[in-house]
Amino acid sequence: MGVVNVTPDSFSDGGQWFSAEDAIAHGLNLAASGADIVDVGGESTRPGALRISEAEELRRIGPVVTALATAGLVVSIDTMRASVAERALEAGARLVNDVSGGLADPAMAGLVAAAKVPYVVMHWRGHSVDMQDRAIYADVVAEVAAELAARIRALTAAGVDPAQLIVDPGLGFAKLPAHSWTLVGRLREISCLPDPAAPFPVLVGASRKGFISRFLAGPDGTPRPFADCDHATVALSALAAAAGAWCVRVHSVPGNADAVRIAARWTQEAASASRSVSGGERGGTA
Ligand code: PMM
Repeated sequence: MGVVNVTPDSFSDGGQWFSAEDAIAHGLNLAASGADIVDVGGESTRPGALRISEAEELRRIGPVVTALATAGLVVSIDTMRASVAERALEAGARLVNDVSGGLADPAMAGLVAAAKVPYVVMHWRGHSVDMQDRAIYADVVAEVAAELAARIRALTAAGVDPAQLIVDPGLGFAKLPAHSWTLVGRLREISCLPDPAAPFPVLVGASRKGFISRFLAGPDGTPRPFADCDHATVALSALAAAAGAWCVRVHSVPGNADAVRIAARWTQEAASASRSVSGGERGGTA
């Protein structure tokens, strides 16, 4: 999944694709470099960001979703607002990516249930303006899993088919760097939520996030600039895919597209090796 942030102030690439023309060209370029999905968002969720109006969000994403969907791309709409998701679906988007997992807008569950499209439910504890104050966990994996499972119960109670759901640990959202690292290291526990419909497909949004740039800080402690974190993102994409992730959401596609293909090949070989070992053992005992 390639990211098209139609924002002046996003975390990692704010402002680069703020005009509709630039955003459309960028989306086409992401698809040409191997993205299966392009994720169009109009509202920045960087820590501390203030909300924009619905009208402004629609103004930003409308022409971009229409143009990319018309060009035949699989477009995902990154929004917390049901009204924006609805307009994007009407314009041809095929997936809704909601960083609030339905918490920000009570109308989202009904919209997604009626539209029957895939829906990304991210772990979220509140709006960006003060979300980092909520990064308090005794056991981050258990709490994120329990809170995602609670969202899934609420969404399915509102009529969403569990088969529509994709879950996301929400790296960097109400998470300190240590929390994000623990979650990426234990991704399988996120797909195997305590829910009868588990395992769920998992989406991982690690690309250019602060926990990577801080880990790669220079000797004086200066975090690595976001745009120089793409090699590290590729490494994390390979590891996430090998750990079973369904999708990685990234800002630069080519290295990550290679990484997920390599991980799939690796996983196939590892699975066939373990089948032949267990087959051999069975043969030995027969
Ligand atoms: N991160 C951002 C925006 N949208 N959506 C999902 N599902 N998961 C994420 O981790 C996620 C997201 C913020 O990243 P950006 O502003 O750098 O693109």
